[in-house]
Amino acid sequence: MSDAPDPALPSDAEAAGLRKIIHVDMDAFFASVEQRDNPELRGRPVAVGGSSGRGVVAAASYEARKFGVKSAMPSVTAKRLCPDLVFVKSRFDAYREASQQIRAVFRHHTDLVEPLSLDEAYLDVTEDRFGIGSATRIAELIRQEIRAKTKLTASAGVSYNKFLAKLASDQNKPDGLCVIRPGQGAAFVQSLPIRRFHGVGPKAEEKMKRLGIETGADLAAKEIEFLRTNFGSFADYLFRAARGIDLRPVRTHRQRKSVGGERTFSEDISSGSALRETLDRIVDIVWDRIEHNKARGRTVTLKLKFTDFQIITRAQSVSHWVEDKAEFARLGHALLEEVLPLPMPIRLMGLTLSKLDRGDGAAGDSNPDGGGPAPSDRADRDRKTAQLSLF
Ligand code: DCP
Ligand code: MG
Repeated sequence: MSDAPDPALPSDAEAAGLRKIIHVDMDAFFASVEQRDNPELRGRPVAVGGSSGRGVVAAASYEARKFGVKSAMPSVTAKRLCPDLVFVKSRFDAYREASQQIRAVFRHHTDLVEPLSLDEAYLDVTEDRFGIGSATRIAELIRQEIRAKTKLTASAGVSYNKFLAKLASDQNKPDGLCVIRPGQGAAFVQSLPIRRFHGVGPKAEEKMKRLGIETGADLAAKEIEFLRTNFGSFADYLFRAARGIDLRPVRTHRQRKSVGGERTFSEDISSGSALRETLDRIVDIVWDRIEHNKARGRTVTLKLKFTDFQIITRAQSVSHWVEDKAEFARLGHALLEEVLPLPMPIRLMGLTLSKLDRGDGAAGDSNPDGGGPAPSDRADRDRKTAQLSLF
């Protein structure tokens, strides 16, 4: 008798309805690339981004983070917190090259790779290419291979859905690994401060605190109606997340219909000049993705999320492919001017190109307010199963 699994039978993981998901996220990505390529920057607090009056920090090295410097922070604030901070201009070519190297490492293990941005991706390794079987082992191998190929460190989270895997990759950063096994998800999520939930920024945190919600457990104790009243379209996501539930499959590029990106701000934005400046930064990032994926599209959509969590979108379609960055920027700015002045500050801005002529555009940043699964009674996914050893 052979020990090989019978291909006609579902694997153990399939039988239990569980996936094995890894989320990999590079540590202080842009800043680490800069420190790698310029030894003088090593060990020093580094911020990638403009140091000018209205500049914003894109990435902060771990040395800079000790001072409280972080992504999306105005550069003037960062300098105040850390007077020795070294500002470095971004070099997208270098980041893209490292990104290609890590994606090759991912694809070495599975075809089911969903990049979220240059430095992070979800992998479904329920069926991995080499039949290694243990997602934890695969995650360790991937971290080693990334280090060998790029001389950069990555953190990884291993779990049975995307939401949990992403939380896990953040848990032991930098250069860390965390595994959330079947049966542990709800308890893990409920022990967290709500700020750790993807999509809950400073404003949402403040509002939740006013409502007596400080942890995942507090969130899980609230009725869905209560959440809908207070958080609108964000409620269903919160309800599921508080239970560690997420049924979204890992989607490869080919299934995508748009290329976009969005940014949540550490401080709300309302002035016209700050909004225009922010839009320019998003145009830079999104156009880089568009070019990289050789995507061509006809519809530009601007998305704004206000401090009360209402989301508005404004879209404009043209009869030809939007093929240069200047036109993309012009269309985005025209949409922004339409909605100015804003009725209240915003906490998030996004820009997307859709109606693509090919369906393999890059990933936008993950959007927890959108494509998540409907609330469901699948809490039993959280149950303990015989799969424990497989993780
Ligand atoms: N980035 C950006 N603007 C932001 C956030 C991020 O331009 N507001 C860029 C720079 C980051 C890269 O995206 O290096 C990856 O973003 P992450 O959120 O993964 O942050 P880091 O990789 O810098 O740090 P961490 O170790 O926390 O993942
Ligand atoms: Mg990162």
